[in-house]
Amino acid sequence: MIERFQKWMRNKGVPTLSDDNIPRHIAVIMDGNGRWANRKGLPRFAGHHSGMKAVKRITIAADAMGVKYLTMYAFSTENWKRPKEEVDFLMKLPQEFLAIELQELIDKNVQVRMMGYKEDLPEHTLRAIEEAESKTKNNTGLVLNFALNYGSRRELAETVKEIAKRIESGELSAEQITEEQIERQLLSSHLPDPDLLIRTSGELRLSNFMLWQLAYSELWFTDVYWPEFTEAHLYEAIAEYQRRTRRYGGLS
Ligand code: V0D
Repeated sequence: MIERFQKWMRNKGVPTLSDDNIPRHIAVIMDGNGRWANRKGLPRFAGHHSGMKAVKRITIAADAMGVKYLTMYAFSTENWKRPKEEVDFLMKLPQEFLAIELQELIDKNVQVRMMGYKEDLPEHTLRAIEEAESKTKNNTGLVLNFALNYGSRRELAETVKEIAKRIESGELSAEQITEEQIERQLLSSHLPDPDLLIRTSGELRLSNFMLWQLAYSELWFTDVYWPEFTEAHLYEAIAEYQRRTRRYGGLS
């Protein structure tokens, strides 16, 4: 399946991808939607809308390249501070995205998941997401995981709280707190750690995204705004991942 990407990339000076070292889990901070719109003299919502098209494009490409888990940072716990009209607009995007794309995702055996605090979401947003989760829960292909109302420090605070409660109740002793115990409480307990983090639009920060889970991940940054991020950029990121993680003759 990767051949068609290789054919396409070879004449652009990017090395050929090897099939045996595709990152299993890619996490993406989809930054630059507002900036893209500004630059084009369009309203911010046009940027978000265009960013949604990129989500579709990159999901299909990542699946075709053999990625198994794709986490997309769609809305942070900080994003509630944006103007109400913008938040209201953003909260309609999951429904709109799924109305257009869910059938194709089902046909492609994709499993849709959400990672974040569901209790704060508007009813209409939650309903659309839970319908997609439920219709795709038995799918065995790419896991498309939307980080939505997600924040890493909140996740860690909730994890500590949960473990403290278990200690209070006598179910657990302090001695039994291990990394595995903590990981079981994280919102990402259904995922392996990301192998590769991609952040678009030139910012070189983690911005409270998967701080625990990214401990050993390769980080890849690009100046490209998210709405302009294409299959070719994804290919380039994976090629760089393979270059960095290359194993030489038997040295593991
Ligand atoms: C705006 C760029 C897809 C980032 C992408 C609620 C900002 C487009 C979804 C989506 C957003 C979420 C869950 C789901 C299906 C689709 C989405 C939000 C923002 C925030 F099950 N794009 N998208 N959600 N943007």
